[in-house]
Amino acid sequence: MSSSLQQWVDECEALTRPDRVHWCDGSDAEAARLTAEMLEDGTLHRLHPSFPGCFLHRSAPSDVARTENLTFICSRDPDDAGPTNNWMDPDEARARVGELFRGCMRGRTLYVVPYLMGPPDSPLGRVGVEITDSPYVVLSMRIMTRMGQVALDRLESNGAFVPGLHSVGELDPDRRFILHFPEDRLIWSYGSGYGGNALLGKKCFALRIASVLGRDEGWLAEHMLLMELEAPGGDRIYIAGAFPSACGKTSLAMLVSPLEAQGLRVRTLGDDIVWMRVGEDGRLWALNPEAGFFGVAPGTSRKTNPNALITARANSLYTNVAVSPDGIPWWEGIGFDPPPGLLDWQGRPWDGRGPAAHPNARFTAPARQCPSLSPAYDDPRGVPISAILFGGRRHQTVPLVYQSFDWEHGVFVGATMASRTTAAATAETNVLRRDPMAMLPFCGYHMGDYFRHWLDIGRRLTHPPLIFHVNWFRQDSAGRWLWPGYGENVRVLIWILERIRGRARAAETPIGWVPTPDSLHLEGLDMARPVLEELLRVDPAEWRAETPGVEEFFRKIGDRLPAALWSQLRALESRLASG
Ligand code: SAT
Ligand code: MN
Repeated sequence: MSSSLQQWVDECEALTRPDRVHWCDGSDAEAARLTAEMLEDGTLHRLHPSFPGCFLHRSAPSDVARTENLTFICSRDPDDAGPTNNWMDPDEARARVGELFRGCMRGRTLYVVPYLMGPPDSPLGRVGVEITDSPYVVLSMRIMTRMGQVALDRLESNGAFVPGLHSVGELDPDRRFILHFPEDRLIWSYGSGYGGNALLGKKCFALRIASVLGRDEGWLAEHMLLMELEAPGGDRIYIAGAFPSACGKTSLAMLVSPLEAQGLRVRTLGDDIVWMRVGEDGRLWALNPEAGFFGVAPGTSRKTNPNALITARANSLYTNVAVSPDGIPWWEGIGFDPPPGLLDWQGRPWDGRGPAAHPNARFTAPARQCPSLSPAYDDPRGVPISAILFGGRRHQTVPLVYQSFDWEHGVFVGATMASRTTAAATAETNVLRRDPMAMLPFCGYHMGDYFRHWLDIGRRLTHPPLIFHVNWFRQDSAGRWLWPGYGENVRVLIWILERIRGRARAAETPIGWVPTPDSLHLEGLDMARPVLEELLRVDPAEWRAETPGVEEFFRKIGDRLPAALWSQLRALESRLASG
């Protein structure tokens, strides 16, 4: 073991004063022992035998989602965090939150969790080590990452690791801080046991810290799904897609194609994070650094995402779902009626009022159990990307799909995307907010520099992916969904594939290339022509109403915003004026 690792563990032990220190090896025996202890103390609950190896966890009611207002970038210069992040002075952060950590593990076990992000032997793979006092976090990290010996082996050959210190503390939102020290590649998280706040390999390392590593080393860490599209004849392309939390990344990545009989099939590589580098061949290569899925349960059904249900049928954790008296998980939108005697997400008999499952209830499931997992998932080189999708929840204005004119315009499209907020973060939901590249809560540095980094990457790509914007959420004036979504989204992917091949027709509009109504493969889908036209409609007047919000957002980013993006905005405005 590396001496710097031992030294850091010793320091954390001296600070937090645990009763015991346990080094996790990631073995089945270790997981079984932790599970037994948590069943004993009520941290976990058994589920029905038809869910082998699955357990229910109920979090503290005030600890059910990421807390963006308590998440900080502690760069030395506040300007390096930029106007879209919360900033705290690193010395102040160490002093203030160091006080909270002091002695906080008395009576508890300190777990040392070494983990690897990325497939073993991948040049892009990185080691992290999380210290935590939460056995729920240990079991979750065991699903979400390659945890234990495999990470220590990697550390052996290359001593670098990203340290993350985590304590659930008192689970008090007033004593909760998620801190990132980008210069020290260090994470401190105190006071939450939930998902992205506590599984430090995920958003904290693989996005916030990794985005800084990527900036410094010339690669990208992105909030994206990763999927394979197989075309008739066996041709395969790989697509990465950025969507904000709880906007359907998992169901798109696991899509079951209604056109499988025609040879059109989707396979899954990842549902949340990709790391991408410029290959020697001038293409963009991507991999999923995670080993599991932390998916939103509500809305997941046999119809919307059968592969997720199968993936999470064994060896999985369920957090804040409702449950029948005999231990069958239940949530809103699961596709069957609530069983009698249902217990809500807090374990109380459900009175039928309000949601039974928390809207941000989750399953934590191993990727290797996914029936649609791509054989390329574990490839240490990653996969070459042919298309990048940006998307969000837009009820109006934004068509089903459009293609950017080129990479720079595509960066503009990603930089200006917006979405209605969801229950994945504790804040007001269903309000429209700008969420560039779905990275607003996850970029570890100044957003203006981040856009510049995207533009720089594009200049190094001799075969850049095409960039598209998709929107499954458009509504008519009565608030009805215009597009069926889920499996039928494959029809949009087919158009994208055909654009890559230079075959599909498109109409040029002020915002980009939009499918002509007859260029979408809609066979077998009952869609009236006026509905289709409405889905694809680009109304210059509606778009003219969009641009002041973009301008305001660009002004907020300030003088680090690349001039090229201002030019893109002005060019869009002039196209709209004459449109
Ligand atoms: O809680 S997580 O941040 O891991 C999930 C999400 O919001 O995307
Ligand atoms: Mn996410």
